Amino acid sequence: MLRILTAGESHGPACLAIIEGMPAGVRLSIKDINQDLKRRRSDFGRGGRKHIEEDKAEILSGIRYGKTLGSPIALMVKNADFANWREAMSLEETKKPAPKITTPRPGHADLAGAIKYGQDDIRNISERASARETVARVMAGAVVRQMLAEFDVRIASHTVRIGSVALDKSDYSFDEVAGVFASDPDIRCIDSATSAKMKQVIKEAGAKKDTLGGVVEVIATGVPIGLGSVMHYDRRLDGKIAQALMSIPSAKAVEIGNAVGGAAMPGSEFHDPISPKGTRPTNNSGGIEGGMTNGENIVCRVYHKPISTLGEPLDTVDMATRKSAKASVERSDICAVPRAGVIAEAMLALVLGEAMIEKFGGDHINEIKRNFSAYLKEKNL
Ligand code: EPS
Repeated sequence: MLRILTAGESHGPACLAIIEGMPAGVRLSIKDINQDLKRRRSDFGRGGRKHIEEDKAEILSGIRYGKTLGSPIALMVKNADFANWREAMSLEETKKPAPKITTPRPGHADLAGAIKYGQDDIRNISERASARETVARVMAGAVVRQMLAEFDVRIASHTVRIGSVALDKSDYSFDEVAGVFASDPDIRCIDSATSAKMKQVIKEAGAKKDTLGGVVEVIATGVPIGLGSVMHYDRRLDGKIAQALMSIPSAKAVEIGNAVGGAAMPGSEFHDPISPKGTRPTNNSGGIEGGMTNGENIVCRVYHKPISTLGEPLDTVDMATRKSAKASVERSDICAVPRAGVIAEAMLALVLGEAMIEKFGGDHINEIKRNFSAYLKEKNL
C-alpha cells in the first residue's frame, strides 16, 4: 500500500509530504523532483508569490546513496514567504495577532470551513485550503513517477482550455504533449496560435481584476493491462483516478476518455473495436474499461472553475456582524490552469503507483519488476 500525507499552511514555515510504502531500491533524483516543482511554479497567470518562492525540495528521509530504503520518504519545501508572515502565522501565541478575516469568498472553502472548524478568523481555513499545498503533492508525485519510469509508464499533461479559448485539435501524440513545457512553458498548449489566445484572455481577465478557469488533459502511457479491478466498486481504478483528480483545488469535474462527447454518441460509434493483436483504432474509453486499465493510454481531463479570490469582490456576509459585506481580497493568481496540469500528473502518478504496487507488489523494486515481467510473459503481452 502506498500512502501519501501532506502538511503545511500556505504562509507557514514549509510544505511537507510523507510517502509510506515505496519499495526499496528505486533510484531517486532530486533534480527530477525539482524539475516538476519548477513546472508547477512557473506558469503564466500567477500573482506575486512565484517571485518570492524558489520551491526547491529537500529529502529528509527514506533514501541512501540515491536509492529508496523502503522506509517513509519525507520531503520538504521551505516557504520563503514565511519570513514576511512570521507574526501573522506565528506558531506561538502572540500579543500582535493579525486582523481577523471575517468575510468569506464565494466559491472558496472560507465559509464552510470556518463554520465546520469553529473559527472566527477565516485565515485559519484559507491557509490550508490554499493551492500552495499542491507543492507537497507534486513532490510526492515526482517520487512515485520515478518508480513508474522503471516500468516505462510515463505521464504528461497539457492545457486544452482557458476560459473561452479551447484547443481545437485531437490528433496529437503523447510525445508532443510531453514536450509542451519546453515549447510553451507559460501556457502549455500544443498549438501556438491557441496558446497566444489563451495568454491574451488571461491578460484581459487580469486587467479586469477577474479570474479564469479551464481544462487540462493528463495522459499516462505504457500502463499495463489489468490495473484496478472490476470486482468491487471501491477497487475500480477510474473511481480512484476521479477522486484523486477531483481533489485538486478548483477542480469541479473529471472526464475519462471521451466521456462527455460519448454520452451523446451511440454505442456503435463510442466503443473502441479490438483487433486480433489487441490494438484499438480509437480510445474513447480513455484507457479504462470495467474499472481496469486496458493497455491503452489513460486520458483524463480536469475541469477547473475560476479562482475564487477576486480583485473586485463579490457580495458576502460578514461573519462577525452578520451584515452584508464584500468578500475579502488578497494577493492571488488570475489563472492556475497551466500549472494544474503538473498537479494532475502528480495525482495520476500516485494512483498508478499504488495500483502497480497492489498488482505486482514486492518490498524491493526488483521483486516488483520480476512479478511484472512474469505477468507480461504469461499473458503474452
Ligand atoms: C493561493 C493564493 C496565492 C497563490 C497560491 C494559492 O498565494 P498568495 O496568497 O501567497 O499570493 O499564489 O499558490 C501558491 C502560493 C503556489 O505556490 O501555488 C490560494 O489562496 O489558493
